[in-house]
Amino acid sequence: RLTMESALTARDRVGVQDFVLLENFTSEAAFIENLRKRFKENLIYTYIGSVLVSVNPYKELEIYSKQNMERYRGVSFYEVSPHLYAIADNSYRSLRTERKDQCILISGESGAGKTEATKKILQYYAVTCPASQQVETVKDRLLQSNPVLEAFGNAKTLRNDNSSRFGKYMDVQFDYRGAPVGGHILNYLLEKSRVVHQNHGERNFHIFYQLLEGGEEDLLRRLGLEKNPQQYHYLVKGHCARVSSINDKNDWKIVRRALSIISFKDNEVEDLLSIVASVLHLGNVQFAADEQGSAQVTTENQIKYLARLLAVEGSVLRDALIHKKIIAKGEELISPLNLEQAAYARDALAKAIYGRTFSWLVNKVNKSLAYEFPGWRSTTVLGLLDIYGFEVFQHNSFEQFCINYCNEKLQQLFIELTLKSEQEEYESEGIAWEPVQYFNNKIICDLVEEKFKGIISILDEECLRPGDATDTTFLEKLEETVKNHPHFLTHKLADQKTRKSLGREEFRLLHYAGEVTYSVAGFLDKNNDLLFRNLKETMCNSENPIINQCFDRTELTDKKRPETAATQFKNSLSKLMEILMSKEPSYIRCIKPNDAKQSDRFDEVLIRHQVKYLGLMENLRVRRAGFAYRRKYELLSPCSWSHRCSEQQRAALTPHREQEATKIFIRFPKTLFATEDALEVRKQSLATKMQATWRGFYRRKKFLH
Ligand code: AOV
Ligand code: MG
Repeated sequence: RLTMESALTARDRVGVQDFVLLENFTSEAAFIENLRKRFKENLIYTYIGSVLVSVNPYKELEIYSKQNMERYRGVSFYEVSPHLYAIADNSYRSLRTERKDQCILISGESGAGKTEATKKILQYYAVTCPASQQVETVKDRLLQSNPVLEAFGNAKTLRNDNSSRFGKYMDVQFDYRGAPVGGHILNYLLEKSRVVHQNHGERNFHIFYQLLEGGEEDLLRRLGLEKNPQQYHYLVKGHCARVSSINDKNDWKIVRRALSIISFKDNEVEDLLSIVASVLHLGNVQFAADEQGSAQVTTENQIKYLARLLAVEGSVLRDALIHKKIIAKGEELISPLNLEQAAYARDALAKAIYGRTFSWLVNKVNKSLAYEFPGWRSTTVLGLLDIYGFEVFQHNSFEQFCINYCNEKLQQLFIELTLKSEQEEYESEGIAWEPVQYFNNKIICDLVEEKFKGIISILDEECLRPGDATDTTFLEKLEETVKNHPHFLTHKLADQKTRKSLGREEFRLLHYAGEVTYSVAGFLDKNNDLLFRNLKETMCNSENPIINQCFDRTELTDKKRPETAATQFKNSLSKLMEILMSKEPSYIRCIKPNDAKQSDRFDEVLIRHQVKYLGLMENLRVRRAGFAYRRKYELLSPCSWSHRCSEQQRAALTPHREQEATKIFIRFPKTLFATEDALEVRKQSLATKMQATWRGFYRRKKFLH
């Protein structure tokens, strides 16, 4: 009795570790209260069935040690407290036993903890998966790709001091022994505009500050750089070069070491850093107008450095920065640029150089992670998705539009795979079922991406229209085409009361995660993403090997107009969705506890909002009202019952249609344990059989030789 009582008090204190066990499971208040109790006890992880809910603690917790990793290895989901490691281990085991590709989808708004979770999962595999010398190298490279890509692709924003400014999907390949043997990264739309401009309180990408803070004197001299970030126009826009939570000097060392591990040779590092430095020098290139109003470069010194770092002819670069070359009817026309145009050309070049170098970097990492298939051995993959989270600022532009659209797509996938398909499955299995209502955000995805009448289509149309298309005409077209959409609003379309909150150059989308007001200024330019031809030409002639690979000559002769930025992004997301749909998903839903990036602060309003838009209550209802625990027990289905399991175990399994059921729906955890046991017995008997087969195989192979 005593133990029973103390168990109850403990539960009172720390809440339940699976929301499915909540007595009052339909109450949002009870849900939040459970989260709060656990958060207070530093229990940041809680399940909804097999979905993991995580609340960012904003402090170091001692739950990521090697010993703790070992605790989760090969252990059934419900025997240990909820953890990222349990999700990681579970996916890994499904990958091995079912030989089906897996993916772990991590979502949540900016600063909720997605990137940290991704890194911790990768560490878990590095520690717990089988090893050999070759595998150790791969593990190292997988882990070390993170500091490098973060240095170039993350930055301090108002929402997160280490905010991902690109989307990342990483496949880890496992061989037949379950050892990680390779990997591949897909990157999505880097927020290039940050290279030339940062909002107040934000920074440029980390690498710039790391290089200035940490770079050896010799190196900085070669790159023509001074230590002080205040010297560089591209680093002062946000008035925030230093951040208390970031140690640039130390991070530099980590990045420098990581570059070596992912097999960068010293000269390649130098080429890469030359490009980083060249961006800073470009930012300091200034112009003055001559009598005709044409721009002239006034900072010769910068041109000198640029010529050296980018390995181009200085005079050619100077001319290219202040002239525009057009080829019309086979003839070259060269015209001078005015001040504004020259500054625009300069910034476009900086963005192009940085953006393309980033893609090159991902490519380079991929080469070092590439796995050579040794003939008949097949691999399985486990994908980790870490994108930029939903974000709202005072001022939102094209970048936020793309980022938030990406989050809509991910939410849509979650709905398709958990809420919708799960309910459909219950129905098709003939289980009595009261459908759970949820908000389907497909309507917003369509608003953005639909052919002809979606926002991206309309934006592209304006970008391609010759003549007087501007951001304003884009807004007008938008108003005309989607005016009646319930998730779209502009100043003109709003009623008297709401109108005040909307500028004339803005449109508002009612996203699944809340309202965001976008300013159309810059939409056309950013979507066009043009670089003047003569700057492209100059870069094609560069003798810096990286730049040379980034700018391909075929671009100069290719008559076809390149796809716009938004369309490229849309297409790459649609491919990503296909990749994810082909795998067995696991979910981690990250929640941000407060906006101040502080530990031990549980802002209820903020959290309730996230619980709502993440659809967690609906998720719980689907799980609970139906069948709490569900897993594929293909091995245990009657058609593969060649072994004997105990009567009790067999009784635990009540498949629906006798002969064909491969799934078993289980209501109570106790039943689950019995089922897991039965599965274990089955697996072991299969493993013994497999071993015998392999032995036979090897014997025959030897014989043949
Ligand atoms: P995000 O990836 O979800 O935001 P991060 O993973 O970068 O968010 O987390 C933001 C910060 O929260 C980190 O830099 C850590 O300081 C802290 N943090 C997150 N998770 C943990 C944890 N498990 N333990 C301790 N601290 C943590 V964004 O990339 O902005 O969408 O775009
Ligand atoms: Mg992130």
